[in-house]
Amino acid sequence: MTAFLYPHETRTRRIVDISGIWKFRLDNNNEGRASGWKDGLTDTTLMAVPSSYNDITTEKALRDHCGDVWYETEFYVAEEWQMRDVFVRFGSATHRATVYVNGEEVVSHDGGYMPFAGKLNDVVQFGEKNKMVVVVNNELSHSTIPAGTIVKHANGTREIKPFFDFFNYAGIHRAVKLMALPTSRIEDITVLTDFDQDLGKVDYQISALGQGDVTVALLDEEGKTVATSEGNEGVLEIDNVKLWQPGNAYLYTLQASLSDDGQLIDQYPLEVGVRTVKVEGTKFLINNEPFYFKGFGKHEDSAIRGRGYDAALNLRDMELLEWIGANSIRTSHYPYSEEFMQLADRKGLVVINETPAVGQFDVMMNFMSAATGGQSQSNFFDRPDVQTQGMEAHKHAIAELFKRDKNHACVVMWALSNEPDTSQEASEPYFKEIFSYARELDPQHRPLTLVNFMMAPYGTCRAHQYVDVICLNRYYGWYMMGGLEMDNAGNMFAMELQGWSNEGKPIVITEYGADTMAGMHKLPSVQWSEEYQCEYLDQQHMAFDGCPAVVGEQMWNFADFQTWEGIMRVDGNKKGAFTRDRQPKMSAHHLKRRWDKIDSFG
Ligand code: BDP
Repeated sequence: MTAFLYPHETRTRRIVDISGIWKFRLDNNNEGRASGWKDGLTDTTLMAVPSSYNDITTEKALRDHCGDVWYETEFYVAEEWQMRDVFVRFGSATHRATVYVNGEEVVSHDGGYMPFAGKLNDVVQFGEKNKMVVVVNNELSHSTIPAGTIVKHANGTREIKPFFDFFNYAGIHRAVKLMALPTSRIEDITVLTDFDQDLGKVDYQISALGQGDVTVALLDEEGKTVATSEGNEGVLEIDNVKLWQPGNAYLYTLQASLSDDGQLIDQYPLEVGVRTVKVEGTKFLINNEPFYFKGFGKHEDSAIRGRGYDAALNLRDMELLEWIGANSIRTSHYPYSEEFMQLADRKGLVVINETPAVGQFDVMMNFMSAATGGQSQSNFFDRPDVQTQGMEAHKHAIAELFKRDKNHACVVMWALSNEPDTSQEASEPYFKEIFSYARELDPQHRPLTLVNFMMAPYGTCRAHQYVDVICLNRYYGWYMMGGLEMDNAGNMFAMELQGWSNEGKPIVITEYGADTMAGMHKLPSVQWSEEYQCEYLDQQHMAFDGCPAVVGEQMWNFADFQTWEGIMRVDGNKKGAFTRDRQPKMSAHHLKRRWDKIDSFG
């Protein structure tokens, strides 16, 4: 659990960021594990941490590598930390990693987007230099989350083929920190929030390790105490509560303290936004008001650092979202950094939080099959490995995501999978189990969804009965009915929406988009031109506006992003409203004009 509380520095906690330039070695022949590289690397180059390693060097062998890479760094552990529990914590390493300190394994973790920590007390020399070696692996299979496969070419090269449409960036993607924590400490906090007119309520539960008594203070944004409580659980009441609202966030700080005989042992601050979320009929209610999602599916993606954490980029994205009149995003197709989620809380950006379950569809590139009207080539959910290890990995990803993000006010819904092939019979028992597992896990019982693929249109999807909100990715006017036929795309979309409306659930369009080369203008429009993207958007919006059950539109994608190379993609996916370097296409201005006129509530 220690890994899941964000590493805030407080009066009782010391945090040292050891990210930077580390030593690096590509394990081309897959020999490192057998040859004892864990004790120390030779023949190294340099690598930035955090960053994807793929786009930094000029080597194809590294960019397209399949298998292990190794990192090494040295760090000091202060002598005065001997009386504490000392950990090394990774924000994430994609997709799996094992960490060795002075030759001893301290932690191993599977899942590329979650934090993990290893305890160092027994393996480090206090007051001395210590050596850390990390092996990171990027392989995919049918039963990994996300899913993909590996093909072996005639010359012996192994190549990863993801079952998804974004580059399989890998490496140490988020910060690496040393944490010196009190041995008795706050281990976990869970909050539930509610309000009744002016009275706000924060229901809290704290689990602590070791000895001590828990006290809690709730502070407002000026740092004034507005409520206090004692004990591991309780309810804090706030008079004249200021709600966390989309676009108008208010964050209280729950200050949890652990003391023994009046002496402070540990202290931890958690930001809390008071808000409620509920689905009622075809409405999605935030603070009891019907909310309309305006925004995008995004990616953590930029030039050079790939999926590596970038504070400046996150802020720029927040600025652009505000400018364009968006109020929400989906963390397609994996959990984003903790810092991004904190920013979303701060800015009042509503988040549909997605697990890394993407590619549960057994074709090389699911979007390509869709484009050609092809059918799934084999039965993904019939595979024994998917039903066993795949299911376990999926549950593990859900459990870790909920643990990490359960308290964020910005999270209003969980997306358990993106575009699984729910036209298959075997997807039904699979998702029955996944949904009943997830329902038990969220203390706030937020709505659950999975994102429906256009190959499982209305009437053929076997899993929508488990969702609270119907989320649809549709490309009428791009992958189907593109070009001249696009004029009728809105009508076709409207017909399908009519069907989905019969389910009596809210509908959010989580993807709709058209590839567009920035700067390419054409009158009359053709596909790939900026004019076409705008005309395409008008067709989609006409369909949404005609369907009362549609409670949101999230265009695909916020910005252009990198994908695997191939004939369908020109240096990446170009469906962005913004370019990869975050400048607007014509469509961004077009969307702004529409979204400025649509209220978040109503
Ligand atoms: C959808 C996927 C998304 C793709 C998009 C596209 O969910 O990851 O990038 O289509 O083809 O199928 O642009």
